[in-house]
Amino acid sequence: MAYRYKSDLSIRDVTPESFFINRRKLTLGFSAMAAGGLVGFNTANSEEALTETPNTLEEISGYNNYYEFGTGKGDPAKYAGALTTEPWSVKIDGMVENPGEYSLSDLLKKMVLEDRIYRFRCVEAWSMVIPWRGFELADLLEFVGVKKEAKYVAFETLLRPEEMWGQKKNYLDWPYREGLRLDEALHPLSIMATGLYGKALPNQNGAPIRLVVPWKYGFKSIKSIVRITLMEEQPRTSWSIANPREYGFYSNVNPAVDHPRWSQASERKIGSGFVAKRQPTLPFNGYGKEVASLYEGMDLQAFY
Ligand SMILES: Nc1nc2c(c(=O)[nH]1)N[C@H]1C(S)=C(S)[C@@H](COP(=O)(O)O)O[C@H]1N2
Ligand SMILES: [Mo]
Repeated sequence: MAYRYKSDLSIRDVTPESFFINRRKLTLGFSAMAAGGLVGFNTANSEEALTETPNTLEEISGYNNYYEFGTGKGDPAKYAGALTTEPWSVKIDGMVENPGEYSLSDLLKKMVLEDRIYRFRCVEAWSMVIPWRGFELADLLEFVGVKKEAKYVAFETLLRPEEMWGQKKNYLDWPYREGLRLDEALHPLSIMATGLYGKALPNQNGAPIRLVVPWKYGFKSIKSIVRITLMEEQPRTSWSIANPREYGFYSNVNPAVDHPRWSQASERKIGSGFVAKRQPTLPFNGYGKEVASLYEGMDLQAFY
């Protein structure tokens, strides 16, 4: 909650697309789906992140990873339109007080009424700066009630090969699965995103609801979520099943840990005609001040 930016936006928060800021009062009482651009920006980002201009909608929705629709960066924009995203529900089960199948539109209405929807801007861990709309995963977990035995949160993407042709190929173990340790999931920077640039999420970005974990590599941010399970054991994740040596459970952005096949010491922001200079990768993607304490005493070379 400490990261919410409420009404007093400063000049550096004003971006070309920010004209819809502060319509929260107007949208309260309307349906959740109409809750277009809401509330202020997240202030958790590093100074550097805050001074960066968001990527354009064309960049954000034209260059994606979403293997259910193919492995090319342009494939999701081409094929994700086939996905039916309404109605949508998320099954929440495992070690929770109130397990069940939650309708997304009901959930969103509740979040709007409780004033838990907000806008935030963050640098995604594959060098996109994205103005998301959503709510904190912690708020959802508070709502369903986490039992004290729970230590991890597992997430699953929809399995629907009729609409997601990539699921007919076996380059990943479907459905796409991800996981977080409970304290990571409860951190206010772990977000359930339902929109960007004040509009509903484009399908290729993970409509109607996806996770955003800005201090981890992009693949942790699982799209089109249909199931969230609270567990005692560390969940298995699609990428670490595919290649455990290359993809660990934590996957915190860490310039000191090289991927076996490439250096992660520098990165290039997506866009800018792809001529942007490579810049040094920041530990935890620039969010070290906020999240490094979660990993105190852990060997992050071993727990990569
Ligand atoms: N279900 C699912 N979620 C996914 C992926 C995927 O292939 N399937 N790709 C991941 C990867 S590798 C990245 S980099 C981000 C990309 O998110 P974006 O396209 O919204 O930028 O989504 C992540 N979430
Ligand atoms: Mo990625």
